[in-house]
Amino acid sequence: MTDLVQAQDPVVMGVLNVTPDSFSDGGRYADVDAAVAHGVRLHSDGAHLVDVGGESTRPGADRVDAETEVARVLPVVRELTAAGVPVSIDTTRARVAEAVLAAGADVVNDVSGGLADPDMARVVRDAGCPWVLMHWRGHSRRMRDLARYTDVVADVRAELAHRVDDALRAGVAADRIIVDPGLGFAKTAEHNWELSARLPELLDLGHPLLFGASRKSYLGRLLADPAGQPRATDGRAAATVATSVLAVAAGAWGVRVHDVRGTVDALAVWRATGRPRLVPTVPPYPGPPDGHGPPDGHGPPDGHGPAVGAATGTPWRGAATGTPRGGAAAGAYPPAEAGRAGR
Ligand code: PMM
Repeated sequence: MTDLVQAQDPVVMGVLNVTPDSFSDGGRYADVDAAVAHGVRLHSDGAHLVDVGGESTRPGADRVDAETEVARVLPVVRELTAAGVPVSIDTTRARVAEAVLAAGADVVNDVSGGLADPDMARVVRDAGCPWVLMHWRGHSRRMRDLARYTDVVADVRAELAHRVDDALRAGVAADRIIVDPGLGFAKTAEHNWELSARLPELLDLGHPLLFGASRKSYLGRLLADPAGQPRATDGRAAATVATSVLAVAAGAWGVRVHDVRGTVDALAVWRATGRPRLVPTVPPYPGPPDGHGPPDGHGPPDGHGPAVGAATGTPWRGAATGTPRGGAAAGAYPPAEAGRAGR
């Protein structure tokens, strides 16, 4: 596989949860054939990676044991890799990662950022594979209680920097590390919006950044009906596409999404218009959206929030020149040089 970590084009990771209880697609792909068929479809829709997960991380979810997790993911990964589909494994367990890497997976996507299993760094180092270190504070059962921050962006940045330092100390190469703010993991809706609006502060870590907003409940709250009822998961596709494109335009390396086709199409539009980047200096964050959609006439972003640049009237940067990836974080790549930038 070409080196996705150094990719100039935004990387699209398609979500394939082979679990009975994930919040969005739980139960749909619990059967191996259905899971493999869906993974192949995600790839043909344009996913650069299909992210296979065997344990739900939805808030409040119970854990499964490692045997169950391996039994869920391994047959699916074997078939997908045999079909030429690049796979990442969404797991916090070294044992699971090791088994699935041996079956041909390319990337480890660890929502615990290496915290859940002290052996994960060794497995990743020995495999030499890319490792997504997501910001995490604890397993699903506890995460709601852990959503307390002084400044969510500064705190997430500092905690991610620790995760990166630990990985480097364990011998993982700097250019294998991808960071992820972990939207929805020990985060309120307000935290998610603030992280989305201030991504350049996380890009400053000097590592490619993965952004995973797809169908998450804060989007359901944003699109709530006039009675305040959140929009159901299958009605959050357009909002997911919008926030994913904004993230890429702000400098994200990749996005993790359920609806690959729509995201790939939207990113093709972004690319065709010259890969415009949002201005790197974000105006002061005006506060979270009010949680209601257009019916009340005050639907966010309302000229504010994540539509970075609105305040200056110059939302795009680099449109004429086709500014290469990194825009805001230009000079921060390759990560090997900048792994400790700004810390
Ligand atoms: N979100 C979920 C699961 N895995 N991995 C990364 N790197 N980033 C995320 O934001 C993330 C993740 C939860 O969503 P799902 O239940 O739809 O998979």
